[in-house]
Amino acid sequence: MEPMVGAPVPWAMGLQASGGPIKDAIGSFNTLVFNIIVAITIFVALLLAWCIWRYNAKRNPVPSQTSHHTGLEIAWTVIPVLILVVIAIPSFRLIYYQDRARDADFTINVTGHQWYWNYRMPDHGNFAFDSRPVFDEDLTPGQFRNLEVDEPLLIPVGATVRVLTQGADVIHSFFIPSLGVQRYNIPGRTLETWMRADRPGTFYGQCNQICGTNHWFMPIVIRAVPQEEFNAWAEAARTRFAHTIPGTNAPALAAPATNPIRTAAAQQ
Ligand SMILES: [Cu+2]
Repeated sequence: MEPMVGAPVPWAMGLQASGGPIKDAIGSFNTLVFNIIVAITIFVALLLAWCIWRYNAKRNPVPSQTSHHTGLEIAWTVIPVLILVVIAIPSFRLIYYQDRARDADFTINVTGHQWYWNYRMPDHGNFAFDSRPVFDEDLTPGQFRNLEVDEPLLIPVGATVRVLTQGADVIHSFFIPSLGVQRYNIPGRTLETWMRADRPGTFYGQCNQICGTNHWFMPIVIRAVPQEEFNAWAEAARTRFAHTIPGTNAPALAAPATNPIRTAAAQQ
């Protein structure tokens, strides 16, 4: 299967293409609500046009004094309630579907920092690494401006991944539109969600909380790859991101931040 690219495209309409089951569910809910909106808009527009045409002063010189119509009042109460029920049921179903993975294959801890992401893989040797943006001058042809990172997160295609988010300093948000993932990263709190990519590809996202002046420094790149490629990456990453606590032989869990972030001011 051709790897997909989950990223915004110029002049796109509607939602980004779906790379997994959550986005599929979001897509069908979006279609349902959109169709209801279109129907209501057409109905109200026709009603308005008819009233303008039929009840203008010329055609209707003596206005009706009727102020109550029981049947009509029941109808315009009950019908909107029914419409809301039709929207609410799939909406709640979707919220619970996104809420947590029932049978996750493994867990990823995602921590939002001002301004970069830290990923920890507790089920693959507990290695952790930082993921930082690629600056304009370092982009290679074909890369997306403001969306590329130095260390993408890899997941296996088809794996159900539990995502636990936390914030290191302020509230961030882990958001990948094409996988239908969004969870706040709140300091002092762990929130859960999950994701699954049903097809190989690269899925782009960004922190979508306005978390500070360098908010754009938090792009997200998730690559869904075949299981063997993921295993090889995790194997290599355990060594690559390992470091030793100075003065001891004890391995630390996470490598310290090695490339301090350049400020937006320095970029200008
Ligand atoms: Cu942020």
